[in-house]
Formats: sequence, C-alpha cells, structure tokens
Amino acid sequence: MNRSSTWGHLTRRNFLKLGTSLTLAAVGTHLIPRWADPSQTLIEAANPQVNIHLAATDGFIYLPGTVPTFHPDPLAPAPFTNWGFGFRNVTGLTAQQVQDQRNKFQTSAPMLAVDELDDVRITLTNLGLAVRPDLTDGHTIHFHGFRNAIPLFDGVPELSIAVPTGRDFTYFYHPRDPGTYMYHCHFEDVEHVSMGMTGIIFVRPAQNKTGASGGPVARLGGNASSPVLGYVYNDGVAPSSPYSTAYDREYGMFLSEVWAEERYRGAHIQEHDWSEYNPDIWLLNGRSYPDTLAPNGGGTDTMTGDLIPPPGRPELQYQPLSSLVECNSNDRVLLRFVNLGYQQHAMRLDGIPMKIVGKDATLLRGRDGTFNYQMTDTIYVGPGESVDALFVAPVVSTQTTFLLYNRNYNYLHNPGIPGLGGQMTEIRVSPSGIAPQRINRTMQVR
Ligand SMILES: [Cu+2]
Repeated sequence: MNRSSTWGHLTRRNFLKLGTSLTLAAVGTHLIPRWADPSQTLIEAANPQVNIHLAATDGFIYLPGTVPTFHPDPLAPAPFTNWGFGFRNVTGLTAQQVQDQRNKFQTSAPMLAVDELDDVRITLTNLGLAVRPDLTDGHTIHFHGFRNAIPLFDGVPELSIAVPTGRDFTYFYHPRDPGTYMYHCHFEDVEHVSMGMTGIIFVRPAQNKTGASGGPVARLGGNASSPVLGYVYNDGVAPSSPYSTAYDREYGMFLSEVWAEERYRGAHIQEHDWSEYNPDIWLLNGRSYPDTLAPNGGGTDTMTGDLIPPPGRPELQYQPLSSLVECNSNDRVLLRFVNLGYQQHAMRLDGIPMKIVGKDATLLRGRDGTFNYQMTDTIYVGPGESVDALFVAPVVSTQTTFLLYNRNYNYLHNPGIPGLGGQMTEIRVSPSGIAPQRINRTMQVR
C-alpha cells in the first residue's frame, strides 16, 4: 500500500493540511488578533517600561592581603590585585562608551530594583574577555528565583541561548512576586558565578503605590512626602502594625567569596580543580572589611562611561557598593541579604534584634493569613538564598556603632593580615536627624 496516497479518499498529506487548517480556525481567532488587539496595546502602555542595559566582560579589582603565589596577581595593573568577570550598568551610554567598558567589569554586579508588574527589559551586551581573548565564552542573565520565567529568558544556555562575544540579547520579565532575588550569568556557571558575575535584584511591591489598610503610599511609590520609604511585601496591614513591612532605609547585603587560586590560574591560562575550592577572601557587596565601610563609588563618568571611584579610593573603582549602614534612632531599616557564594553564611548583628519578614522572595505568612516572622540576632543564608530582615534602630544619645559580621571567625580576616577583615560591616546609629537621609545608598539602577 502506498502510505502517502490513501486514507480512505483523503491523502495523508491533505489530511494533515486539513487538520492544520481546522486547528488554526479553532485557535486562530484567539492567537492572531492578540497581536492586533488594541486592548493589548493599552495593557502594555499601562505597565511602566523599564529598560536596563548591562555589559558583560572581565577586568580587575582590588582585594587586600596576600596568598602566596596567587594573590596579588602580578598581571593586575596597579592599584588592582585580582582578575574577574562581571556585569556593568551601561544604560544610556553611547555605543562607543559601551565598547570602551571592555575589561572594566564591576563586582558585585549593579543592584537592580524594579516594581511589581513593570515590563522589564534587560539588554545584555557581551564585550568579551580582554585578558583571555582565546576564550570565546558566552554570557547570560539568569534571574534566580523568578517564578514565571520562560526558557528563552531564563539564561540557562543548555535550555535556551547564550549571548556570544560581540552580540546583544534582550531579556524580558514581568515580575508579579515582590521580594529580594539575585541574578547571575549561567554560562559555565560554576566558574562565571565564582568569578563575580553575580548581583542583587529587588522587586518592589504594588503596595508601595497603593498603601494598605489606610497606610500611606510609599515614597518609592511616588508620594514624595510619605513618612514611609517603602514596603518589603504586600503585607496588607497598616504601617503601625507589628506585622508591617514598612521601612525607612534600605540596604543590600550581597555575600560571596573569592578563591584567589582560581582567579590567578584563570588569568595565567592554567587549570584548577573545583573539588579543591578553598576561598581566601569573604566579601560583602564585593568588598572585604574595612573596605566595606568606604563610600559608594561616584557613579558613571558621562564623558567616558567609566565608573568614578569612591573619593580617595581609586583601587575600589570597580567595587562601587558600600555596605556601611547609617541610620537614625527609631528608623526602620531593611537589610536584603543575598548569598551567591558557595558556602553557607551566618550573619550576626550584636545588640539589635532583627525581624525576618521574608525568605527567597516570599512573605513569611501562612495560607491562613498568620504571620510567621522570626526574631533573631543571626541571619542564616545559604547559596542561592535571600533573606529580608527589618530592625528598628535603638535610641542613642551619641552616634553608636553596631557590628554586622559573619559568625564564622574563619571568614573574618583578610589573608596574611592580622586583625579583622572579610564579611563585616558597621551599623552606625545617630540621634534623630543626624545621619544624612541617605536612602538606597547601595542602589545603582532604579
Ligand atoms: Cu558569564
């Protein structure tokens, strides 16, 4: 029998054609007009558009201390000490300025903040690796924890695409779940994450724009005179409630580690063995103590597109994120912890209790509505996890310093240097009105 010529009086080919036509007729009225439907345009216009442009490349950073053979790396031009990979915020730069950022990565990556229901487009440009042009690695953006990702925009190259050297790709997200997330490159991800292609992304709740239970619209929701800077989640309660997630100040705390041997061997075209992972330097927002206390970088130079170093600290040019927390008595302070290293960390704040209100971009509230917040002096955060913790600054009569530090003392030093280093920063509480009203002092992009 000729398989292609007879299915009764219908050829197989014609049967398939008919099936396709019927299927299109059935669903086409839903599919095709979707693109032309004016209501879609209205919905699109109602969602604020956020366009972010990131570049991925390599470069050099400064880390203190000495690890024999491996750190500082003699390949690093003064005042820098270690090679790495990372992202840069190049939003609004000219094409030439973007190209000029090759070999000028930033760590940790730019902190990104978007609003619930924003239409978020992040264009990633791969500028290549200046130190290892023999490596043709792609790069991607993986929005870790994002609940409604589709493979195309999930940044896992085995399942979708990666961005080759010299090319761009635009990722699209429509975030519906507020909270603290992270993003990282997923290409050769053990290496690219370890090399520094990691950062924090927040999704701010719709409650910022609406208030809740008679509470005010937040300043981050557009009410410039609001006493509330923002809400961590859509908590549905008044700011006076003990269950409110309202806050006056906001700080990201990004935890990672550096294994100096890996950085060195990569730069010098040598092999390393991941099973020997043995980090030497522990970082908060890309710096180790006491550099964690140095001010933020000065933003982007509009002429060159280069990062402006913190005042008097040229070696921190590519580590622009301070971890110093400054606040006034009775301020409600939000700490957004993210860990994208490879070790579990326990961050202790002596003298001020913290209230954990969210974990992994989820408000700690049961299905029956019961709030399950936790009071603690120690934040446990594993690799790939986030924790949202609020504290109320104690009433002080003179400026008082509290320490936020890794409870594992092995992570509280810089290699070869006596004394404290590593994952530690200070919380400086001033009497009311003294600390400058620095909000979002670690924020680099809206
Ligand atoms: Cu990468």
